[in-house]
Amino acid sequence: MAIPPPVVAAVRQAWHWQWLQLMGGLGPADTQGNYRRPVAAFSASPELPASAGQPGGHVLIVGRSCPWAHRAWLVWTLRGLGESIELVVVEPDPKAGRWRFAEPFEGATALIDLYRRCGSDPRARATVPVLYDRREQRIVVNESARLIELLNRWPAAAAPDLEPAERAEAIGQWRVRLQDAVNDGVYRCGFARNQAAYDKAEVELFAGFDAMEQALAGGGPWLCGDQLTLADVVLFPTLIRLELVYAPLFGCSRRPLWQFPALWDWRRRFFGLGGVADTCFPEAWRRDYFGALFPLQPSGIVPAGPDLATLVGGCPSKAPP
Ligand SMILES: N[C@@H](CCC(=O)N[C@@H](CS)C(=O)NCC(=O)O)C(=O)O
Repeated sequence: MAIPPPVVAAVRQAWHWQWLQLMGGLGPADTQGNYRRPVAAFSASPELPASAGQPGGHVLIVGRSCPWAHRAWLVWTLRGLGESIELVVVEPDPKAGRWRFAEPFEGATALIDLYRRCGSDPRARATVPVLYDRREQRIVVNESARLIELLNRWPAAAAPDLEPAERAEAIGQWRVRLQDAVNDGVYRCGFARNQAAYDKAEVELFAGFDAMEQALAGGGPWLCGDQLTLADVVLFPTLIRLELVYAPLFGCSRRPLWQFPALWDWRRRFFGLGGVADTCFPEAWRRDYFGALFPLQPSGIVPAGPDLATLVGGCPSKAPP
């Protein structure tokens, strides 16, 4: 039986209002409807702890689906920090809307309990990644941008320097652009409250892709030349999730990545670095984004593909060698 148009219009209006309320739960927006990422609770740039490099004290807490945690996990992997920093993976609890520990951690079952015990503001959200110090029972830092800089200075034998002084300027410029237009840019697309907010974020995102494509096509193999740096590290978590979640769920789909052949090759190269594949969990990403972001996917239906292996092979727009 057809629903009378006035009823449809009324339901749509009420539904849209509820949608806006639920979107507020995902993150704040400004008066124009642009998504604004909240500031992290322990975001000050930390000193290198005196006990850094000694085993048994520091713990990196990450979640599989979180791109901000992924960048920290990558630095931990690429610099071989496993001997002095323990890795703890928390699981999402979508019903409660929080991260929980697989086994009690320092007596806490949920990440929020650890935050509160460490003196976070009662309104602050408990986010990953976190670097925790067991000896001092404190959160060292929970802002990924500062955390990866700290992990890059962490003492470890034969670990590569991902922020060499002679490239600091170029790295810094890429990181500023990527953070806003790309890393946060996909969220500004997906969490936009209206068409204009989405349009703005989407244009900036693809302008960022164009800029990277040009830089890589005319140089490379990495964003700052022949050396892998933190600029590459921060790009990877966003780019590897593109076809799996950001294009279908956040509307980052204007052009598929294979139309950016240099960027495609860059992603394949990064994925091939030692240990990187072990930080990628396509099933968890799909399940957590599609299953948990209720306002964006009220049905909770999780799509079937694509297969990650098809995204890290040869570029489909290039003739096979
Ligand atoms: N500023 C933080 C953002 C981290 C962040 O937003 N993490 C999300 C997962 S992707 C989270 O833990 N959210 C839980 C919540 O907001 O309750 C960073 O870059 O480290």
